[in-house]
Amino acid sequence: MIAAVCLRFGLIALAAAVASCSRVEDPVTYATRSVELRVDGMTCAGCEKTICSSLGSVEGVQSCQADHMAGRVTIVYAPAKTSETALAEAIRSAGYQVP
Ligand SMILES: [Cu+2]
Repeated sequence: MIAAVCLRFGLIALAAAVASCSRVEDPVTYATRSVELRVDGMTCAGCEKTICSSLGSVEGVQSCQADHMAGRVTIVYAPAKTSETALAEAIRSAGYQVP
């Protein structure tokens, strides 16, 4: 993730003729927000892993924390790259319900 961000910075830096890779920022692309979704159907830690692994394959997802006891999944993602709808779809495709 950091390498990818740095590569992107490098390309932007090149275009802008800026030497340092860390000085260029793209707040729109890399801004993240956290969302907590209610998820039904999780019964154990394995379910948490399944859901987070499914979410991990969605571009723009930075982190995932699932709690099967509470029936909640907290996801940090980049709204410029994905949406809550896509996150919910990823969870559904893993076999769980997002009411
Ligand atoms: Cu389970």
